[in-house]
Amino acid sequence: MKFSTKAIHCGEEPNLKEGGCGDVVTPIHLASTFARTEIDKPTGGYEYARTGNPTRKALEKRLASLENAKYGLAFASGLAAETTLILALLRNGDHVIVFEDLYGGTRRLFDRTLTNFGLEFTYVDATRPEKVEGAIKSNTKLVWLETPTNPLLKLCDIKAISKIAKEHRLITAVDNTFASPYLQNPLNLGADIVVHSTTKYLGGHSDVVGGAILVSNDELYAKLKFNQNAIGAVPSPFDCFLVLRGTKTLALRMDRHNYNALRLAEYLNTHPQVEKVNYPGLKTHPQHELAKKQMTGFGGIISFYLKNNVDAKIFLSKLKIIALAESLGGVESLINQPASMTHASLTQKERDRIGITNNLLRLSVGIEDVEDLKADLEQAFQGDNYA
Ligand code: P1T
Repeated sequence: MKFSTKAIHCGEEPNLKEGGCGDVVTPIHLASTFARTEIDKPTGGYEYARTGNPTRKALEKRLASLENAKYGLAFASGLAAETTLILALLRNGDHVIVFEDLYGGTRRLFDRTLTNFGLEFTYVDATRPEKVEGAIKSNTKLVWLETPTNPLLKLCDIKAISKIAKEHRLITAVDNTFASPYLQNPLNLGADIVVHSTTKYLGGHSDVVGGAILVSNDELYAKLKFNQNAIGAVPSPFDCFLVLRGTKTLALRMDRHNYNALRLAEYLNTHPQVEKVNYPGLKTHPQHELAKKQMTGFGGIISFYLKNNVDAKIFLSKLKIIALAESLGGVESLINQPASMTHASLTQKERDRIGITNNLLRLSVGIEDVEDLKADLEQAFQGDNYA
């Protein structure tokens, strides 16, 4: 099946067997426990809802199919998925190489929580695969990539880095949240594990928080599945239903996100109050060629630097349609100042080093009419925006 068909049918088949009512939509199974007829065998395949639940199962199958993975695991948030992944696969003393530009919350988890358990993280500029190779140590176990990155929309070459990692017997995990499975499938490019914040494009409507891990390797899956239950950071059946519903329109939404974002990136790129635009779809993006090779579209997120004399606070306060808010990937456009919001947990020094300055804004382009979005930005640029 092709992507749009899988997104509607995989994991969700009408139950036409005897006793089934043929419902075309997976019900929200609220039971926290499942009765059995024999002590040593769960009769209907389920025992306790933390361990497994039919609504979650449908979502896990759906997400696995979209990433061309053998297995899917759903979690209560993107960070819950990340935490489970690290705790399941690493031990005290292990070392992780991380792409230095990534979601601030992931960095906070690594640096402020997981280092307390004897794990070591090294941040590198993974736009250059040789930097990843150069950071490998005897205790390195995992390479953690995000591409495109949050918030600077940098890319890394998943194929090249996964190859290097394999040669050194390292696991490669890719946070594919920004691209969504519609635009990029890291497992096809050689990565071992894909992570998603399903809060974003997969859910798609800014009404659910969730996460997922997709994997094809049996051994990795066994460890992750065991820890999904052992740690217990699982999503509720209602949250699973929302993400499952979101996936059905992912292809349609992403096409519109791509369309709108490219037009706004082009508009911002020539705007006199804008210093620089980061968007993989622009020919001026340093990795535009890699984006064309690795992704099937450029996505819905743009970040841009206002000219130094433009006051971000004044500009943001004037927007009427585009909401000032964290998060991304929903049908509605959202704008954010990473330095004070999504990436505030990084030190000022680290933000400056990476390029997350106060004049950097991140725009999650929704699926509204692009002319309305352009007009909203334009009216916010009008008048006196100068500090
Ligand atoms: O918020 P949560 O579902 O736990 O997902 C965390 C996460 C993981 N990976 C990426 C690339 C992300 O962007 C996020 C969450 N990001 C935001 C909330 C944000 O506004 O950037």
